[in-house]
Amino acid sequence: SRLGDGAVLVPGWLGIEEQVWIVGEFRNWVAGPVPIRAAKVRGHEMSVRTVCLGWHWQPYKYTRAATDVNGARVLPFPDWMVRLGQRALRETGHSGAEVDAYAPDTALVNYYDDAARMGMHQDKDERSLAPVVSLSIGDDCTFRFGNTENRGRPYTDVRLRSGDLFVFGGASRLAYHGVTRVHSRTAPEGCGLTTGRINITMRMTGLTD
Ligand code: MD5
Ligand code: FE
Repeated sequence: SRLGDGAVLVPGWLGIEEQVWIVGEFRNWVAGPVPIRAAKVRGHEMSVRTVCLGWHWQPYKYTRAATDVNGARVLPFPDWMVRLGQRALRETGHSGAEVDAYAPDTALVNYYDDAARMGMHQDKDERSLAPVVSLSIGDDCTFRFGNTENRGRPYTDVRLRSGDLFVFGGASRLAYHGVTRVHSRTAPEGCGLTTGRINITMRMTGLTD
């Protein structure tokens, strides 16, 4: 369903087996060269914890090495995730040319515990305005989808559930957005996560080494 110009939500896009498999991969990423961490924004730790693939995000730039954590190079961006991102675009009505050109090279994998939130912000650290593909697993959250002008109204609150796909292209790519709350213990049994929420966002940085 379309929530705005270029914003498409597909509830239950990932099957439960895919969710379980991705949670297994998440456990590998967390145990990888760069530990999952709360990024510091203007001196304050975020409540969300993040591990990255391909390029390491630190406010407000992407680097290959996690110079704000332990200096290690992040894990490579997996080929299966490129294909998954292309499938996400194809199934949300993007043209064949856009699908073929879609080469996500970074994923921010966010873990939200019960108390985590994400304040209203725009994703502006990428040089490419290619769509962002967002996948949710685990507990539900309330996602606030705003406007491109400011953090305030108008916005729409949407409940995101385990397995949901959300694609942000077109004008919505630069919309303000955030997560106002996580709904404790709402994850479906058997999704692979017993507490908290994982969100994977694939992006194109527009960077070359
Ligand atoms: C999350 N993560 O649920 C969200 C999903 C982040 C972040 O916001 O920056 O890590 S990404 C949602 C997104 C991306 C690009 C545009 C819009 C939303 N939007 O226009 O609403 O952890
Ligand atoms: Fe964001």
